[in-house]
Order: sequence, then structure tokens, then C-alpha cells
Amino acid sequence: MKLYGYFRSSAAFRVRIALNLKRLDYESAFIHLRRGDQRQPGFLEVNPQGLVPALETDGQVLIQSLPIIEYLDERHPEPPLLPGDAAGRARVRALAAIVACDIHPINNLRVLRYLQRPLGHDQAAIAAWYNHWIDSGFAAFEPLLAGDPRTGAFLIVNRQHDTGVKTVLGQTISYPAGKPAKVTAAIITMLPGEATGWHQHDVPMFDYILEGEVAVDYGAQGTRVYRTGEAVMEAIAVAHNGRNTGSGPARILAVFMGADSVPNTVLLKGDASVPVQPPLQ
Ligand SMILES: N[C@@H](CCC(=O)N[C@@H](CS)C(=O)NCC(=O)O)C(=O)O
Repeated sequence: MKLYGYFRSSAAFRVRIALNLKRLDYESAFIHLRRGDQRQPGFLEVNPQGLVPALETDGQVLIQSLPIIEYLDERHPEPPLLPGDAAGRARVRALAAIVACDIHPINNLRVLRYLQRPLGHDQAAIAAWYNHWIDSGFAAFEPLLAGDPRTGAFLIVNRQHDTGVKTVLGQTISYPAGKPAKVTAAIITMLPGEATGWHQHDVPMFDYILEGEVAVDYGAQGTRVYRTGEAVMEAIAVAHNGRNTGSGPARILAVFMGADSVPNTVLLKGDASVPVQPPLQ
């Protein structure tokens, strides 16, 4: 597959994101939009519209980012880019249309250039135009995302995670006393089937599941499963063993709210099969 794009073309970004989510190999052809490569005869043969992206695949050239993405989704269904239900699909397509049909086209390079010449607007007027349509577009888009529980985990970067005043096992959170406070962050990666080994934390620890699925066995207190986008205030001083129960890697951001010379993690029952406190990556 060959993707014709430009490094800061948002329409080409959409297709790159889909290709990468689906882990598809492709080569990139760089069309320098500022220099006008898109209007050269060679590229107009690829896409007579003179726009990127265009994707050469299966002996044909596909154009228009959203149809390209839907083609990729049909040809390579895993992981799916659209929800399984009709209403969910309508919602996702509507969100995509807000960006691709209502915000982007009126701020495209050729439109901004047309405002300048022949219409004669100066840079300040063009910037005002650009900011106005982006602001009003996202003023509608963001609440549509934020207020809906169907919003995917990868879109919740700005959501606040309030884990409350208790740990996952209902313990009151307390910080180590008498020593200087020390906060440490780590990203823990586990391959499918891999386990941390039995260990415990004697200091408060906040976990955020960046990717994947982890089942944590708390012995007599049961097992909890945490998935992408979930935040957990981990149990304090309770032995537990975490295992990647998903089909891909699990990555966890762990933040220890500890104290100087107090171990964040205590290994129990011998070796842990993965380091429980690697350095921040
Ligand atoms: N609706 C098209 C829009 C494509 C588009 O406008 N691409 C821009 C880059 S983001 C472009 O090639 N602009 C060139 C120009 O304006 O001359 C899609 O979603 O693929």
C-alpha cells in the first residue's frame, strides 16, 4: 500500500491513524503541499482533485479520507473502527463528518489561499476566519464526545479520574509519615499471559491502564479486572498478583505516592516474573 500524504495534513493523519491502528504496512509518498506538488501533472494522475490523502492499494487508487478508512475497515476488520450497533456507527460517522465535512474543508490550504487571492483578505482576516470555524466546530464536537459513555478510551485524555478517598479494596488512603515525601512514576509493560508475581505496596499507588487488560488477584479478597482507560487506587499492604489476561500487551502507568527510603513495592513469595517498578519510559 502506498499513502500519498503530507506531514501536517489532518486528512492524511486520519488515514495514517487507521493504518497504524490496524497495524498495516504501507509506504509513504510525500506530496509537498506548500510547494504545490499536489497540482503537478504526476500527482493529478493519482488524484485529479489535487488533494491528499490518496491510497494506492489492491491495484487501485482510493481518495477521500473517510471512504479510505471505511475501505480499510471492511478489508481488515480487526480492530474495528466502528461500533457494532447502527446507532453507534451513526454517532461515530457524525463526529467524523463534523470534522471532515464541516470544519476542515473551509479551512483547507486552497480555501485560505483563495481568501487571500483573489478575494484580497489580509493575514489577520484569514486567521480570524480560520479560528472562528475551528472554535465553533470544536465547541460542538467536544461536549458530544465528553458527555457520552460510548466515547473510546483513547479519546479521554482530558477526562478527570477521581478514584475517591478509598483504595480499590475500600481502605482509607494514608501517606507514609515522618519521612520526606517521594513520588515515583513507572510504566509497566506485560506481554499476554505474563504476571507480576506476588507483591504488595505499602504506599498509595495510582494505576492508569494505558492499554490492554490486567486481572489482579487479591487472594481472599477476590480478583478485579482492569482495562484500557480505567484508573485504580491500588490496595495498600495487601498481597496481589497481576496478570495480563488480554490478547495484546498491557501497559500501566503507576504513580507511587511514597516517601524517601520506603520501598514502593515489596516482592513476596520469591521472584516476580516482570519488574514491578521499572524506570519511567
Ligand atoms: N475531503 C478530503 C479533503 C482532503 C484535503 O483537503 N486535503 C488537504 C490537506 S489536509 C489538501 O490536500 N490540500 C491541498 C490544497 O488545498 O491545495 C479528505 O477527507 O480526504
